[in-house]
Amino acid sequence: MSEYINAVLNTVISKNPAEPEFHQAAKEVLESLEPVVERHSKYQEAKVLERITEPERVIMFRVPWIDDKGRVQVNRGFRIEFNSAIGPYKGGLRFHPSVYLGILKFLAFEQVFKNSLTTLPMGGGKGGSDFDPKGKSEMEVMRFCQSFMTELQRHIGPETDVPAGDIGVGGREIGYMFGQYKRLRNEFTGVLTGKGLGWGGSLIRPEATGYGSVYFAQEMLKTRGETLEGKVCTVSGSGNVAQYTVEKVTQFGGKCVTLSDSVGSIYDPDGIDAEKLAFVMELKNVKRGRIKEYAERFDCEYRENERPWSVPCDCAFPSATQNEINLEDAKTLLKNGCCVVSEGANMPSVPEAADLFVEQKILYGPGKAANAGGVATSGLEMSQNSMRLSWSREEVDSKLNGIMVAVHEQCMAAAEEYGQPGNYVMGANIAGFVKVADAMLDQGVV
Ligand code: NDP
Ligand code: 2IT
Repeated sequence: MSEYINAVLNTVISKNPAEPEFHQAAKEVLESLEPVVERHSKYQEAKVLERITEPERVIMFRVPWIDDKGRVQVNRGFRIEFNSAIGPYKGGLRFHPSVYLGILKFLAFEQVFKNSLTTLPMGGGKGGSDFDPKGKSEMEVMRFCQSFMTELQRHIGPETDVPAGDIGVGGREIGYMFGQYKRLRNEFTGVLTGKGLGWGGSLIRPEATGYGSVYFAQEMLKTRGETLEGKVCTVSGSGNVAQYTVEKVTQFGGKCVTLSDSVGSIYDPDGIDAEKLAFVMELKNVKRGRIKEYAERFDCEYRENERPWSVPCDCAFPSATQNEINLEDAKTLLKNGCCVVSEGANMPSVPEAADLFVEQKILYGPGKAANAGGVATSGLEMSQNSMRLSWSREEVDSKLNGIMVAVHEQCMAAAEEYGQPGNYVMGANIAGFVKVADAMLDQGVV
């Protein structure tokens, strides 16, 4: 690592103590940028790396609410407005007990580069709360969302900052938050994406992240003259991204054999077909049950507290959470012949695992490229809201596919330009960076 990059990284670490996930994300990006700052001194002269690692604004607030027993509960809410050089802040909201500043800073930082890769004009942001939706009643979730939006509304807007879903935030939560925003501001506007179809939502937005991650895998496979047809695939998670990953892999002739949640995984060697996937969607999205019930219903193996990575596969689609593939998992995947990893989740591979994938030259699509389809389709929802019209399913899906092809091309071109052909990590970081950094230079010291 060069002296300059090392100095910037050390500053990030000392200015943001006890935020290991943010340090991890910053280190990966900064390392990739070394040849770029070497070739173009303008970035160092204008302190672009120092600026791009500092959020433009961090908002942290109290979220008080009343539970079903009439007791007062208190959570913490956040919105990180990281970078608005190329558009309004854009990024999801995560509701999970593990949420704290460091997780959201890593996610918002990744979002800056991801959104840049989508080709659409969106800055980067992320937010959420340590609220745990698990085990809460419908009314408790609604009261929490209303209280959360009561504060957040003053910081966001369709031209300022446009939140969406992430872990623990789906259509239900977006609905409650949209209702509260509209009531407080007396405005019907595209302030959130992932809205219901009848009130400003876009077709394909629910499917977009999973579909996009599969489209990205197809693009990577294409470079080696292959397709997903006949490939055995492992998928982790069983939420929004995992579900639509399974749907698209199956449509492309592949076979998904695993799903998981935070307490275990299922292994179904026969494959998760459309009928079984419908069961999963009902189980997770309506009944809000555990994936274990899949194993009971379809008489297959349930592995308590295990992740899916020991199951032999051609392609892996990590779609649950950060750091869910450790070095041992990565070695196991490679030993079993896995040649594609397309990250539906954000930063699911620990740095040592990611380094190994790059070193072994498998087709490794990092999250900020492979899962960009979700936020890209949010961008398409914003366009439709602004135009006050809605595109057909086919139209949105074909735009999503075109964007994933473009994300892939940009990664390939940047990796090639800096002498590391096929290195999608470097390619994604460089291509994402250059557009934002040049916009920052154009806009002066802000
Ligand atoms: P959901 O809340 O719909 O599903 C999350 C899934 O991951 C659940 O199966 C959940 O299990 C599991 N999970 C969550 N936290 C953990 C954990 N700490 N350990 C093990 N399993 C865990 O979220 P999404 O599907 O929307 O998000 C999944 C990933 O994709 C996240 O990394 C998110 O940032 C990323 N992503 C999402 C996008 C979107 O549009 N939704 C866009 C781009 C990326 P359990 O039910 O037990 O908690
Ligand atoms: O990580 C992500 O890109 C998301 N959770 C989606 C963000 C969005 O604004 O749609």
